[in-house]
Amino acid sequence: MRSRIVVLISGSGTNLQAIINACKSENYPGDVVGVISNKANVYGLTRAQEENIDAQVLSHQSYDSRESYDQALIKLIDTFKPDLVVLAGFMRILTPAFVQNFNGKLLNIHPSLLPKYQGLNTHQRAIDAGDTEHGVSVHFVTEELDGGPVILQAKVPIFAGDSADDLIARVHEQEHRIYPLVVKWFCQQRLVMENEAALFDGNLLPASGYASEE
Ligand code: NHR
Ligand code: GAR
Repeated sequence: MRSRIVVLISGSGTNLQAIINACKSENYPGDVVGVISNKANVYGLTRAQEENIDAQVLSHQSYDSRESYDQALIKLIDTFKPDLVVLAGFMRILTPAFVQNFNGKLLNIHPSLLPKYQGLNTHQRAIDAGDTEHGVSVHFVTEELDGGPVILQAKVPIFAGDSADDLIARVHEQEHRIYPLVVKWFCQQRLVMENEAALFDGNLLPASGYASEE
């Protein structure tokens, strides 16, 4: 059975595109059945429409609290009957009620080597700190912002003179490689979250995720 994937976005959707492309490859175990953006007119919505995927906008500006927005978001997501909900550049912090509703079925990609640089503006922060490496983490979403168990990381070097944009581009290339892979593992049921830990083929993953040195 192919898994039903809903992707939440707020922007250009290059990670969404990478997952859509992967779904078209032979024997990939899932399909993106719906895309939801909290922002209107973002390019990720166009990408979905061009692939004939149902694309919806649910603007947080129409709601007077995070709780009421998240309840509406749960309702909309449920109409797609997803097996997996993927955050791909989704820029809204989710309430505990939302996270509990999709517990164990929520993935995020975060542009840092977690637990370093939780939150926003990660690339500039890594440069400003004088770091020589940076990267990206795919993790299960828990109530703690960017604090859920890491599944897979990819590292990139930071070169002298790099701008944040140079680094963003270098990290993006890795994002597009690792996110479809982790989504595939989830759809194959090789990946589960138990007691806020990530298990891969029944094995507890280390804090930095699977094969982080490769
Ligand atoms: N929600 C929970 N509960 N747990 C996580 O791990 C989450 C989450 C929601 C989003 C993505 C995350 C990231 O990868 C994510 C992980 C937005 C913000 C933020 O501060 C922080 C982290 C992430 C996403 N958002 C502002 C807010 O007030 C709005 C910023 C904006 O609109 O530009 O929600 O980094
Ligand atoms: C990605 O780089 C992702 O890691 C990051 O936003 C970008 C979305 O790009 N996520 C966050 O910063 C979450 N706070 P995309 O729209 O092209 O996939």
